[in-house]
Amino acid sequence: MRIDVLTLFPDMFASPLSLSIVKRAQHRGLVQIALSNIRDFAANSYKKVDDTPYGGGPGMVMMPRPVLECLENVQKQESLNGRVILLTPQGRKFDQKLAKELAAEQRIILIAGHYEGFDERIRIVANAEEVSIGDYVLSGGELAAMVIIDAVVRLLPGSLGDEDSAANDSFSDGLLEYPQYTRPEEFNGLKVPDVLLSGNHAQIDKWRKQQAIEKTKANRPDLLDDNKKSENKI
Ligand code: 6GU
Repeated sequence: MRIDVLTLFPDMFASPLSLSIVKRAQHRGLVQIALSNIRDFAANSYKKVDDTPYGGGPGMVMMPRPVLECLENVQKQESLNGRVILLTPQGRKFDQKLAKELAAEQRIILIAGHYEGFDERIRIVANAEEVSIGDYVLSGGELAAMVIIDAVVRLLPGSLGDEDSAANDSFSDGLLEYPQYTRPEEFNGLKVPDVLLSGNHAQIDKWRKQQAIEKTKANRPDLLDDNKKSENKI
């Protein structure tokens, strides 16, 4: 898979891309991540990439030409144009389902904006989808791009050490993950639940499922409602 990121701040990506699972996935050749600086495509001598909004209002808007020329430049580097995603709080909300969808693509292109947003013609000309990572406003799309890269890359086959660990993740079955314990058996007077030491895998599975439901009820009751609506599972 190839992931392109178009950004005004490529330096922000250095550390997250060079650590842990994402680093290993690149070394294993599962994903190639290419950063492009939108400012390299600013025409004017002072490298302007934003301007005031027509109709007035606060802030600045990303100009269409530098972004679209940067996009054209990365698209021509490969035969496949890729799925183009504009990172904006106005987008479809990113979730595990979309992460899986993107992990199945051969190429995605993430465009991180700054200022008040993108000139609408960028979306239209690039035929881009808009994606948001949640209901809050970040100062730019870079952190959102990193979130998406991390969530997608760990789903690529061969990316994780234990192939089961993505299947067991929270959300993969519509529930939050059950509580986990490791050594020691007793810590600060708190004991690991007996069932986990029992060796009885049927009982352990049952306990974990029950705990997952309890955790979801307490922290994310909306997920249980979604489950009921979509699958009548619980
Ligand atoms: Cl994708 N961008 C920005 N600027 N803010 C956000 C976001 C994206 N997702 C949530 N908030």
